Amino acid sequence: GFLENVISNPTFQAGGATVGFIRQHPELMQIPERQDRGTKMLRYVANVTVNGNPAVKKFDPDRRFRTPKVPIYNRLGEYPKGTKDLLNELGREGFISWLKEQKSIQYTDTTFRDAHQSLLATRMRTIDMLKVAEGFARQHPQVFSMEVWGGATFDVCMRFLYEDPWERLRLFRKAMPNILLQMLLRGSNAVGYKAYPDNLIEKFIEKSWETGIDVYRIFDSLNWVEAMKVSIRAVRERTGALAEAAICYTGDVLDPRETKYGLQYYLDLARQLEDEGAHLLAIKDMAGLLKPYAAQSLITELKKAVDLPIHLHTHDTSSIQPATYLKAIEAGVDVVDVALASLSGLTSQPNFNSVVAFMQGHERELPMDLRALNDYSNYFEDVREYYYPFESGLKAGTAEVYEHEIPGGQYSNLRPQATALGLEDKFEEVKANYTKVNQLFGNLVKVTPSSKVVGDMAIFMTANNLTEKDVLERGHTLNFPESVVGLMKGELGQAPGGFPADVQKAILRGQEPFTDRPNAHLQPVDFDKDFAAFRERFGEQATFLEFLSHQLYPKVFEEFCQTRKQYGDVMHLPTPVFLYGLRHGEDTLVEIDEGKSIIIKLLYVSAPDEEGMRTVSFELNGQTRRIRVRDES
Ligand code: 3PY
Ligand code: ZN
Repeated sequence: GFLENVISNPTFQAGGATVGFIRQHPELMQIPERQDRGTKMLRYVANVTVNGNPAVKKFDPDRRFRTPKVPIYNRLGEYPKGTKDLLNELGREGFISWLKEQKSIQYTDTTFRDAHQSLLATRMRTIDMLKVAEGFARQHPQVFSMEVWGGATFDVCMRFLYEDPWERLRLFRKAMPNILLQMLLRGSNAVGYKAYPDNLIEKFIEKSWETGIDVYRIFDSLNWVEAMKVSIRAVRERTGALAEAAICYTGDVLDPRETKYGLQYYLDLARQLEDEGAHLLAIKDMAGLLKPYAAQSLITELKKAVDLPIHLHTHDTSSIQPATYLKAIEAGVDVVDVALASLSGLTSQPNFNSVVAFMQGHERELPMDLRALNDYSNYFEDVREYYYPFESGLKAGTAEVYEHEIPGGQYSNLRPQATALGLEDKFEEVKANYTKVNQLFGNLVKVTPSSKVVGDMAIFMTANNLTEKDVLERGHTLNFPESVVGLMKGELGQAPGGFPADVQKAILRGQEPFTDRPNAHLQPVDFDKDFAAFRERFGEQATFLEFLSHQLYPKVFEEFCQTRKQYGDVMHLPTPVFLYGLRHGEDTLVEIDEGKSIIIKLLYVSAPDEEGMRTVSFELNGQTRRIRVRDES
């Protein structure tokens, strides 16, 4: 390594090394890559073993995990043909005609994205999915699509998993070449929480398509079609992928008291999205509010209103959504979203395995290998255990969801967000305030990022013991969360019917809201100039995809780079080691490349020295290695 380089350097040997010596000889820093990689990985394991993973707040050091069993499959020969092959063969229009002709119900598997976003705060690491991706694609080629990317997975990858989201997508694409890969795109908010320049959205779509996305589910967090146009057009004009435009469902179409989000509202929205060129229509029921008879009515009417295949997405927070699927299927819905059994239910999607079972013998049955599906579910049952600190704590379905309308993907985050602020015991109040904020803001569609704003405000009110009256009367004295001010200003676009003027006034304190597209106020990205500047800063090896990550999340990306510099690539570490480190005498096998593995064994951790440093001794492939780490505890 570095020391050997220094010692063998002729100037150093001749005694000519001064303070500037190392700076004058950058070649000394060129440490053999492989050894460096091992050292960096050991540094990570040593640090987590001594100080814990910063994202894991509480865990049980005695907890043992079973090794998830990867279902056996035949790796030889070509993949069985699937929907991706069909899209390639038929082209987009042909493919959509094919889909419309299908009598059997089609399934989108959300296990790799929304399921763990909604149950485990998006924490599932790439290797845990990648291990079964190929087998799943080979054994279930009749799946319509795999939802594998977008939503919160993009930033969480970098923020908490120290993984490159683009690399994840590339690996999934390689492992599942025969099935359509789908992502969730927040329209003009891309995979973020704010508006981005139009040309950045377009470039992001282009590059994600090149990396592997086939279906873009595009929504706007206020159902504002104006904000979805750029994305729909970009998918149509810059890619060969399918634009699936979503209407976000809220309220209850069958409730006679519903004045805003009635049937007509959704039918109008659907027609507008069809006019904008959507290939498919999604009903995005992010909180799981679409009851069975409402689904029957909505889908029956949508089928008459538009000529697009309809894709239904829901969360089973109430635990009655399988009934919604049955009604939807009988009303002619084309595709439904499901998650493998062990990652389904509650705030996640309905249970794939059980839906397949209840459809057996139905005239719209799509025959699936249920036993194999169960094997994959068993695999994820064991994987899920690794992530127990991220479970939301929800134990059973709840009818409270019709009250607070919290999206499934937000529920698993809101509790830790409240806990972090010392409001753990006030979670009931946070939920009650969520309902109140929604009313105060004029009854909004609540989905990322608008739902995040309502959540921020609910937490703000809870933490400061505020009522709606306080907000209206004392607004000018309150320091509202930035996201709340942004929403009222129009930074997330316009809500149906607008925001209530009195609330807007109280929160904006004289700032003028705008009423056009927030993106119109943003400077377009100068790709040539900005990418050059990015490379100047992050090095010549920095890629354009990394540049896009940086454009979307500058701070998150910079921190990710720091971590990667320090620890190298940690994505290959087994999850228990990544999250909890190693115990004395424990070893782990790390497959760093296909067919190339190292064995790391923890020998002992010394007591801290006067400087607060501990020495962690390992065996790396049988050789003793020592790493010094600061004890931060
Ligand atoms: C996301 O935007 O991440 C969602 O899952 C919204 O439902
Ligand atoms: Zn969802």
